[in-house]
Order: sequence, then structure tokens, then C-alpha cells
Amino acid sequence: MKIYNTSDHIIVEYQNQCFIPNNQDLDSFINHNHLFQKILHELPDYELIGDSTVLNNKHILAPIANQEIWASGVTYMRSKAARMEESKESGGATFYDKVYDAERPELFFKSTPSRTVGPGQKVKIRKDSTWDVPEPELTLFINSDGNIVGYTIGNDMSSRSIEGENPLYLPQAKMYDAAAALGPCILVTEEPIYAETMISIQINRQKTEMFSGSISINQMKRKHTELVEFLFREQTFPHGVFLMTGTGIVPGNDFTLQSGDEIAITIEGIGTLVNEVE
Ligand code: DO4
Ligand code: MG
Repeated sequence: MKIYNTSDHIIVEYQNQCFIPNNQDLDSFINHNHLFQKILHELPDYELIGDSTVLNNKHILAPIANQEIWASGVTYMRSKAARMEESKESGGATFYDKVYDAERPELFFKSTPSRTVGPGQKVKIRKDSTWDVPEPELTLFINSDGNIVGYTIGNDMSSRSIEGENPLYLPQAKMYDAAAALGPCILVTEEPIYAETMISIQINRQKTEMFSGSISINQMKRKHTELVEFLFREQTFPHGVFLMTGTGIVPGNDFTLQSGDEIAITIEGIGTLVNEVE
């Protein structure tokens, strides 16, 4: 079951049929325990608007209302290696090594709804950065009770030059306007997402592939529930929260994004999130 936030309505797609729920307030619509069962139970009361092709004519927005977006980092071996490499001259490499094995995960504030873009919108690279990459990340939607009730695709746009200069610059490397992309929908499942789910990314420049990569989420060092437990320590999220779970795909050191590049991130079962770089 998928929830789309469109410019007209919230749309639920289930078994190739699209429905408009009575509740059109995304915050309260998604903030439930047992979200899958709840929607299934309500489905007969929703308005059926056609099969999945109706989505082709809709303007799909990021599936977010008033939630914060947080992110976790260094959750895959590839991320650890890439960060150690980029920060070795600054002496910061050892921090990534340590956090990979530490009990406490790296968690950081990533984005507000207003700094987040949806499918087809432009992500940005910073003007004061010289080395930039997208980070394709499975993103959890966690309700206010701390239960994972859905999944979406996140792009944690990152400046490697700023982050590599000094790990204390991480907030500037990660947080700026249009540094987060989310979408195209929230996948709501009865059971936790399939452990072998693949994440893949393709970056095209003037229709030529510049980079592609893929990884399975079972390569992640930490459990989703472990990240959530730390995130909810000493903080509350009245509307729930999105949590990017870290990247396992980092292009080689010779790659940096350029204006006009197209980034397509696919996660099995969810869909593809496409954004161009402004
Ligand atoms: O520690 C820096 C950021 C890590 C990150 O964003 C990731 O691993 O995805
Ligand atoms: Mg990341």
C-alpha cells in the first residue's frame, strides 16, 4: 500500500487501484500505529478514482507535512571508508571508524519540510562547496509513538569538501535549502520491509550515465529499531518523524555533481525518486 501526497489530494494506491481518503490532513492521516490495518479497514469508505494510471496525471509532492527529517550516518561499510578517506588530511578519519563500531549511532538533524523537495523538483549544491554527492537512503517514517509504519526514498545531498575539511562542519555539509529530497510515496507495509530490498542510483549528465551503484539494505550495520530507539531518547515528535538510514553507495573520489545532473534513486517496492541538480 502506498500513500501519495499530490497537489490535489492524498491518494492511497492499493492493489493497482487509487483511492482518496476522507481525512486529507497528512499529519494525522499517517500518524497511527498499525497504519496498514487502519487504512485497509477504512478503504471501503474512500473514493475510488481509478487504477494506478491516474497517478500519471498528478503532481506528486514530497510525502511530508510538519515532520522533521533526521538522518543516521556511517551505517554501511562504504560510507565509513569514504568518510575516512575524505577526512584523512584533517585528522578527522578516526571519528568515522569509531562511530561505525560504537554502541551509539551517528544521528543528525537533516531537514525541515520547507527545505525538502519532492519528485521532479530541483536539489541544490552549495556555491561554497567543490565536491558534492547525492546519498540514496532508505527513509523510515516513524509515528509519534516511535513505531516504524512506513518507508520512503531519501536523498541526503552532501558536500564532501566541507565535511572533509572538518567533521564539525557536518551541519553545513548537510543542511541547506533543497539538500533533502523525499518521495515519491510512503510505502506502508504490514511487516517490516523485506531485508534483501535493493537500493540503486543512477546519475546522468546530458543523458550519459556518469555513475550508478546498488546495495541491499541487509548490508547495513545497524537495525532500524536500534536507530529509532536512540532517536526517541529524550525527544518527542508530535507528528512523527522521517529518518534517513545512511548511504551504502558513494561515488569514487573523482566524481562531483554538476548543475543539470539527473539523479534517479530506486528502492524496490517503493519506486523511483528523480531530481535534477539546480
Ligand atoms: O558522518 C557523516 C555523514 C554520514 C552519512 O550521511 C551517511 O553515512 O549516509
Ligand atoms: Mg547520508
